[in-house]
Amino acid sequence: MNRLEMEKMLKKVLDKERFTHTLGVMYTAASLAMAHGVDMEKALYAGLLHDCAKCIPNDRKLELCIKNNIEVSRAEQKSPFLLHAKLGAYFAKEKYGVDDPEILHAIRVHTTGAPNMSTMDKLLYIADYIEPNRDKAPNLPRVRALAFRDLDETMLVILEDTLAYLKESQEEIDPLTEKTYEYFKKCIGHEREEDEEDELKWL
Ligand code: DGI
Ligand code: FE
Ligand code: FE
Repeated sequence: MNRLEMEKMLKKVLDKERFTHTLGVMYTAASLAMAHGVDMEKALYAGLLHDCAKCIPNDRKLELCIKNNIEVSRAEQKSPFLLHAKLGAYFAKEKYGVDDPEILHAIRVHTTGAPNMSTMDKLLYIADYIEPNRDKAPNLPRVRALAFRDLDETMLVILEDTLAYLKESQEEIDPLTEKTYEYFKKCIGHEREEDEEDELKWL
């Protein structure tokens, strides 16, 4: 299936708002790919398909995962909307014929993130958060500008804000979201230490 055919199919299975968001994520992911030197075509596909399983009722999401041997965590059992990421990767492969592992993995982890995310994974996660139709998250102008400079710093800011929001609204937090936050905190701590060491060399 080519990109245009996928777009047609998505227009049928997504509601209007989700379809608009999808196009926003697709072009934002492509822009970030240009800025960070990764494969733009892959970013377009990842953005286009990332929410392809979003508009399925939650009980059906659970059913489909069980039927297709997709593992369901405790957090996903309690908040089945989270499953649209794993199910989305499954549909991308089975219904839309994508078999590129980089695209499929980015879709799979686009909601919680994951430790050791690839550049493509980060790029999709961030594009999902900053695409132009989004307007609810705090600090959007700052996060949008940062996204074109530093993906790791951007991940940390988004995860911090997301965890604060989830705690405030007493949502079930998937351990993977927490682990991802810890991973970027550590990773940026190391980067900063290295920067300081480099600066010291010049003194
Ligand atoms: O599908 P989208 O709305 O475009 O975006 P998404 O797949 O990133 O989902 C965003 C929502 O997911 C946002 O409200 C924060 C929420 N989320 C992220 N991590 C967790 C989570 N929700 C719960 N309950 N637990 C998590 O660990
Ligand atoms: Fe999503
Ligand atoms: Fe999305």
